[in-house]
Amino acid sequence: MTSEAELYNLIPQAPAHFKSGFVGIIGRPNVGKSTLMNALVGQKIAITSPIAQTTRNRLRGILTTDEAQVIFVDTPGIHKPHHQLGRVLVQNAQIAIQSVDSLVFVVDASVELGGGDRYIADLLTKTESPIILGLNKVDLQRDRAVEESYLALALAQGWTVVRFSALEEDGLPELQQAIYEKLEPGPYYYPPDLVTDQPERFIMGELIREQILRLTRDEVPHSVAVAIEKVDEQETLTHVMAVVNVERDSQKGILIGKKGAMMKEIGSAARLQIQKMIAGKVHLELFVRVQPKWRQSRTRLAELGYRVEEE
Ligand SMILES: Nc1nc2c(ncn2[C@@H]2O[C@H](COP(=O)(O)OP(=O)(O)OP(=O)(O)O)[C@@H](O)[C@H]2O)c(=O)[nH]1
Ligand SMILES: [Mg+2]
Repeated sequence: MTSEAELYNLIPQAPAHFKSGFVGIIGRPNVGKSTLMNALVGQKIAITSPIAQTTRNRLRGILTTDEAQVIFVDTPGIHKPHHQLGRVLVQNAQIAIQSVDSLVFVVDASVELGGGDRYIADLLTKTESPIILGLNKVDLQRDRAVEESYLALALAQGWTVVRFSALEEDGLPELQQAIYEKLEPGPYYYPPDLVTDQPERFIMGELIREQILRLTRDEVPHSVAVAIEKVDEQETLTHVMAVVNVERDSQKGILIGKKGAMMKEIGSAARLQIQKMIAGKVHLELFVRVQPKWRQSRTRLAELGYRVEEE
């Protein structure tokens, strides 16, 4: 573990021409914000899934080149919240809008502009920061005419527009160029080789949650919170103990599966992902615990790592 003081020593003096800044990635759930951040940074920092509301925390992904350091801030999708967890997520996304230097507003450009996008567009009128409208998922477009509604909005608001496919990593150099053009001269905020500000433990929990999103359906994915209880690094093996919190006994049953089959599948898939991240062998132990209504309780939310963030 690197302490904050040690981290500070790893931060070099920026040359005179150096540019840097915080770039928020915002948009409706499921438009591809996390996929985009991972592609831009070149490493998997945020988990992704076809299920809306995958991202629950503000996550930073750092891209450092000789000329610039960009800190991308991936945010939970902005939507109409139905419970306390949803409210916290949306509030954090809104805080992110106010606390960054510029924004990439990501939309799914394979479908028409909708009410959810307009709601976000309205929020954006309150910020002075430069905005790039990111037309994502262009690989899925059947008719380019769907873009017209977005182009009209961008024109009215004076936003720059870039089209790309985050999944196929197509059009991203153009987006990077547009982002660099909006950066101001600034220092290194993080050591040049750091790709995220998230501790390994947090990402381990997320990699487990990603497999649960992938393998279970219905209410289970939204009712799951993973807590890493112990990480014991030995010479040849890292022992990880995690607790998967759910809200109901029935969800616990689904997660465990017939004779523990589901838990086994989640565990071995997550173990492989964690091994990739830490580049070492992992022994993963998973437990399931029922925590009724954790998504509605402020205290439980905070215990599980979901709180309104300050900036
Ligand atoms: N075809 C296609 N699919 C994409 C593209 N970008 C993302 N996706 C898919 O869209 C789904 C959602 O992607 P995420 O990156 O998790 O979306 P998000 O905006 O971070 O979602 P939340 O965290 O829930 O707000 C995943 O299944 C991705 O693989 C793209 O450019 N093309
Ligand atoms: Mg996401």
